[in-house]
Amino acid sequence: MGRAQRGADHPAETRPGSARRRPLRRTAQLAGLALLVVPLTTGCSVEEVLRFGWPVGITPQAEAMRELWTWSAVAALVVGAVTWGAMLWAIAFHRKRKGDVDPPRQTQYNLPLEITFTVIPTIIVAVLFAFTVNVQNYVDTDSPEPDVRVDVTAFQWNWEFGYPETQAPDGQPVSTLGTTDTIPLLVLPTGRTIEFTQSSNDVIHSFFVPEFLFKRDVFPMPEVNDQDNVWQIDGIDREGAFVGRCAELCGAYHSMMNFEVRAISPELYDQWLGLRQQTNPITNAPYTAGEALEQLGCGQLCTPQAYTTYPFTTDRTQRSASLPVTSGS
Ligand SMILES: [Cu+2]
Repeated sequence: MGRAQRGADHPAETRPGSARRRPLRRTAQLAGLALLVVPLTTGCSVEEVLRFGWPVGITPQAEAMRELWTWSAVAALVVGAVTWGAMLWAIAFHRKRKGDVDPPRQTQYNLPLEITFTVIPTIIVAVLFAFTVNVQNYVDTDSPEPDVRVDVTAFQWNWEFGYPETQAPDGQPVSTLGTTDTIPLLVLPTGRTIEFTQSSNDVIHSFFVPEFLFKRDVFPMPEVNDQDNVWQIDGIDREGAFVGRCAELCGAYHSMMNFEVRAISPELYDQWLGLRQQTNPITNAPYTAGEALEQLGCGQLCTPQAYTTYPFTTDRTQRSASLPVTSGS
């Protein structure tokens, strides 16, 4: 007896359901087991899984955004699981089987069902919108009296960080200028509110510290361009060195436009800022960001990690990413 005939002997309606459902149940059990075992065996913690690929944030704003991301992703997965389940259920149990003359019962134009399927997504979108607005308002809120103010100036292809409420030995506010040889160090205190005021000297750049879980475009002439170029963080939660980047394609050496955030305790930060307003007796010039940091003597935290952007050069006339080769080298 051929396969087709055997199928015809046992029409779909009379087949015992348990025999067909068993492989499905087994697949579901295996998938559930994999969901449990894979994170455990790869060393992922629940907290890490729930971040869905985001880095660990270091500001209260970052934490608020991470929570929004986590629960939005969980809600999306729940909706996905229900949708995939409904699709598989329809495919598995309501398909046209061999020997069937008519297609399965059609249920389109079911008004109550259509209304339900319109109302539920509308509610989901409204809830996501409300939570998003809430977090966005928090991230955009600026306190009138931040503890620290920093000016961020972007240019092709580097950064300058100024501390407007200070005075260096030359009478100008303390500033840290990234050059061909030195990655700019943005030294900041932990546990204090910080306000950033951004501006670009040429094209649009973007200030991005992955651990802040935040970036803001750096516009030339922000007032003329009607851009909100001031933003704040409630504080940095922990000490450390964090890479910062330009996140807006801004020209040939955009990818090299990195900086480094060094978060140190408020006490060390005050000492650092004090030093920057003095002359380094060894060089007879104002302390640079790196020199002042090393002077604090707090071990690895006070040792600049990234000294140079080699082979990147910010000399626009050179038209090459390599440093000039001097005779004899
Ligand atoms: Cu840039």
